[in-house]
Amino acid sequence: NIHDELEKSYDPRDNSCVISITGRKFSELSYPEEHPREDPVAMARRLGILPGGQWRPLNCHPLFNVAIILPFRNRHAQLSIFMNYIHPFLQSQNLDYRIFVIEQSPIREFNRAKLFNVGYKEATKVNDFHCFIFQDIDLIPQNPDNIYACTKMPRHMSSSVNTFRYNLPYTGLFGGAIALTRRQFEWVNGFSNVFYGWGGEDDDFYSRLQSRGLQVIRFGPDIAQYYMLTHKKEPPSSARFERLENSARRYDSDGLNNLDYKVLDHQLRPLYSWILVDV
Ligand code: NGS
Repeated sequence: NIHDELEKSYDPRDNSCVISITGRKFSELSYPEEHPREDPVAMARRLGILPGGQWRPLNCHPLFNVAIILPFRNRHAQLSIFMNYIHPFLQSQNLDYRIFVIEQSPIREFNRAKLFNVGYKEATKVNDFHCFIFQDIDLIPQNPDNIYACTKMPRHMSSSVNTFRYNLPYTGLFGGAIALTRRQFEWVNGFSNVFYGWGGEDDDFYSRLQSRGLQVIRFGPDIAQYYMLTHKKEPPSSARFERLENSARRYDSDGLNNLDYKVLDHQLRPLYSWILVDV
């Protein structure tokens, strides 16, 4: 039961928003790539989104307070498809949310995990968010019951992706889209900062959770369905296995507590908060 799993950010009261689990069966999306895209300013105005990509329902008290953290570099077309889709999706769930895009400057290999740590740190400066969704922009959630809020245990949200024929490739997969409360994320010292290049950082994070006794949960495969936008695959980093081998030695010293980065620029854009960083 999804309702029992959810960890509310606020106590329910009179006029709390209803979280409706529709039980709607997954239906294949028509390709999101082909959806018409709206001008961001027009879209923000139409949907009542505040500068920096902030929204909350006005006719009821939201139960969930969520920061959505998106690491980014170079994929502008995908970012616009994602924004076009995700705002109406999140609004249908009556969340109090804000979207952060953390862009890495061009000088080093991409470091997805470190960008998540940066997004977490920067988001906590803006608001006292209770719940964090860390996710890739190429993943489009297909089922409105896949609620973008936290659960009592860390949740792997994207366990059923079209590119894997909607199967989970391995039990320890914790990539794609995940949800953790602030407290859960702090408890494991965030992500490792050392995974430059593709692969392994999510496996490392999974073992962090395990080492701290946090069991991962997943909603059913009909709910956790995502459509992955197509792109060229990155070549995997050759250093990733070596880093994974000694990851346990770094849990306490490598993560939120030694995070070092430089904000180069930031803007409140119509559909998201944009932060450019050197990591
Ligand atoms: C594993 C990677 C993970 C990655 C997963 C799925 O092999 O980082 O594949 O990748 N681990 C290592 O490389 C050690 S996917 O097929 O979605 O591109 O998330």
